[in-house]
Amino acid sequence: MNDKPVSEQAYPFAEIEAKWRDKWEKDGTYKFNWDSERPKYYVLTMFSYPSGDKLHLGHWYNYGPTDSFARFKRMQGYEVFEPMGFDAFGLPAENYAIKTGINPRISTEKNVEFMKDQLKQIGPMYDWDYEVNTSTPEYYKWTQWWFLLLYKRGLAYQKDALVNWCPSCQTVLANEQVSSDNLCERCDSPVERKKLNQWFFKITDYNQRLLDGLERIDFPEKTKAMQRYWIGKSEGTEIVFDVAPPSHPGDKGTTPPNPPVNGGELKDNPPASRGEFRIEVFTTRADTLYGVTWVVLAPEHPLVAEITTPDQQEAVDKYVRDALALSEVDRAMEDRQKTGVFTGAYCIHPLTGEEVPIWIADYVIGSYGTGAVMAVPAHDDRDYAFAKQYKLPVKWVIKPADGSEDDLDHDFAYTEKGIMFASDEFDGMTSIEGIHAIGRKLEEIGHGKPTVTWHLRDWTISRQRYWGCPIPIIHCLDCGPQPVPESELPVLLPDEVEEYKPKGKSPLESVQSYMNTKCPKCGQRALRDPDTMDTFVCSSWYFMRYPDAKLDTAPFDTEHLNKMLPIDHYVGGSEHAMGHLIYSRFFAKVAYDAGYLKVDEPYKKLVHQGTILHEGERMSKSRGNVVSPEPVLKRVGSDVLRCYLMFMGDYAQGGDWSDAGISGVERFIARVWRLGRIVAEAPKADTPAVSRETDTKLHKTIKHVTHDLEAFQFNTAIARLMELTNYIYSVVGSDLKGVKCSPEAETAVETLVRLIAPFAPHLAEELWQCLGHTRTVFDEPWPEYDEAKAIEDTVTIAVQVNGKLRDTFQAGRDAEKETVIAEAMKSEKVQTQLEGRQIVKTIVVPNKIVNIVVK
Ligand code: ANZ
Ligand code: ZN
Repeated sequence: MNDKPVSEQAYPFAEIEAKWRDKWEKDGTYKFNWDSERPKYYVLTMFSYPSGDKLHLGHWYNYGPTDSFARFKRMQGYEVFEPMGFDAFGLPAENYAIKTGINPRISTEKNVEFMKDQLKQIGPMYDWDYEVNTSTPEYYKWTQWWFLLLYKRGLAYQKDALVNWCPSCQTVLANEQVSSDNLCERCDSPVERKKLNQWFFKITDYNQRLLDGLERIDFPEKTKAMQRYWIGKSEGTEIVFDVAPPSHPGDKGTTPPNPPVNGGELKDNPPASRGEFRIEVFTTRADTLYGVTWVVLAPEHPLVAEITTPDQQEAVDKYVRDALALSEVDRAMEDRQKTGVFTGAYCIHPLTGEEVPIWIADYVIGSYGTGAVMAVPAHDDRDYAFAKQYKLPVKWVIKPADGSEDDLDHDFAYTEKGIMFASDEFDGMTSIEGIHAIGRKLEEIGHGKPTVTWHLRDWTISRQRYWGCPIPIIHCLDCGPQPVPESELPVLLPDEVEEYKPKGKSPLESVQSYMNTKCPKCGQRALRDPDTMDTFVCSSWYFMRYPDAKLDTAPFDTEHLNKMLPIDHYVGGSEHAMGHLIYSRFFAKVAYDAGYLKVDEPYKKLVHQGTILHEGERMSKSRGNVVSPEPVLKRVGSDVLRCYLMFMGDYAQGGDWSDAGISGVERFIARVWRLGRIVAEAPKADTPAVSRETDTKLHKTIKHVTHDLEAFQFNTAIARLMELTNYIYSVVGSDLKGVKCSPEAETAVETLVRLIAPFAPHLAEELWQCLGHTRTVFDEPWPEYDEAKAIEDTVTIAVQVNGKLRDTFQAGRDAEKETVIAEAMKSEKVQTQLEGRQIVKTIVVPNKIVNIVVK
């Protein structure tokens, strides 16, 4: 043992941390109690892939601070539910299997065990009785149940569709999995388009509710904005242009020989003889209808094959082939050179009766709106560029409200709303009036109506992969697709396949024993669906499984489920804004409609963690700036690492890893340990109780730390605890020799220990015991403060960026440097200034100025 006086001892973190983790586990300290009288609090961090690599700092950053928040909630008197699990199906395990030939089930099981051990080092309150692993039959049985629920409710259907196809991963990708430059999210290969028969979930039935629900939940504004954009509600008018009968030279009116190229997501046009075809366009600017000088179809529009004239056939065929090789994202790019081809056919303007040529152009997206647009070059930039390119006429019909038609004599489109002219009876109307009046008129003559279009598409869930949840559908030649009866779930994934690598079709397709089965309806020989589900299906409902993770008779017990949901606090990466965080909201709404769930928004509040940088850059293997937690853990321990991550910067912004920074936190934690030990061991003195100054200091600190924790502002909370520690040292004497434990020092230290407990759980538990307590500090109440005592002297601080005043804020007089900087960084005005720039240094003039120097 150590014979030196405490004041000279090193903080024995390794021993203390191991000791408390064992004890917590043995005592079941963190077991969730369903019978507790306390209100529940469900804290959840997004689960992750069980990877064979060591836990990286990103994991720590996600899990550590969130656990600190959970501990705070527990001390505030909640019965906290903080489960953890593994999103275990999917490409990482499968790619590993392809490389090594090891069954993904085996490597996944190993990785889960490995990762669990690592997670435990963080010292979290996870109750492992509620662990889920999405790749086990016990879990995926219920994922299949969900598929059937959606199927029964008309929300799962099959159709041919043009899908995103990664030729390297040999799989379909959802739009959310394709990067903006058309690369596969996983392997960076260029993504192709391919026509496949796929299962879809009809998330579009929930468009409006997904949009409306955002108003009721506490999500970061940016995430809400991204979801609104992704759902993309657009109110406009559908306008019908009848295709003109074949009367033009060179147009012989025969049906072309090539089969229609169907985009899959298009409305089926009723079969009709030529001349009875109707083109429906979607527009948000019906007021510009008189300015239409041509109409454009998407290359994949079914009418292309019907109306193209023989002399244009060859050009059209070539154009269509080229266009379909491009991604939707590429095609929608604003600044791309516009290309197109004339079909040879014409259609009739619904109000003027004039003939308007029909073109094909790839900037019109087949799956958006009706896949066809009316072109108004005078008032739309893209159409204007197109008119210049192909020498098509420009017809002005809208002028500025405060100007004249002569103002339009310029070489670009006028895209603002304004006053209508050259538009018959609608002349003089404002654009808004015109949109409604034209909408009514079109409705009268049966050539259009007001309508709403959405950007969100139905969710393609079929994957031609092995390591996923099998789709519980049987295909019968006579009866068509049949759902597997619920009593026969789970449809087990076969353990043996010849090769894990998919070759354009699912590896399951070659497993005869799996594929061959009987039709549940007629009993004849039938085949299973060879595909597995997108892993985002598995993670769309895992938070509903946690409360009943081991239940084998149902996916959840509705009483438990409704006691636990909504999740009070959800934490995870912002990269899930348009995927998981929409899908899971959709699933909750389905569960609500089916009567299982009493709320239809699963998350009350969401926080995204920021990014940890190193030397100003995102950590990456190729840059060689990755910091691995393992050696840090060995050198300074779990509490210091956790505290440093929280102290490094604002949680939602992230921060820059620095070795000097972690040494500061290391000294702080050791100082708290020494202070606690000395006060615990010192002889009791009978000096009067707490002085006014100390009392005020304590109340102020409690108030700040409480507020900061509530707001996930860990860095400022820790700065306050550092201040308090310095203060207590100044009261008991900084050399700590001959200290007598006054009631004042004892109260101050006990408060400090309770306040620091969520941040440094092992340390706090140890000191709490040293101070003579027998039960865990996490069963102690969170310290309360008296508002009157916590009031503080405040000063106004000016925030400058490169010396220029950008914002001001109030701060406590003599607040610590870190606190002031963190506060300054919170300013939106400052953040705008910092975007895309690098902070060189930050200068603080106490009680006056923060100057952030950037380059
Ligand atoms: C005529 C017009 C005139 C338009 C004008 C705009 C300005 P949002 O707001 O995104 O819904 N559009 C419609 N369907 C399209 C498709 N499948 N692919 C590409 N473009 C499409 O945009 C609606 C506008 O985008 C529509 O209004 C249409 O162009 C175009 F002065 O119609 B507009
Ligand atoms: Zn059958």
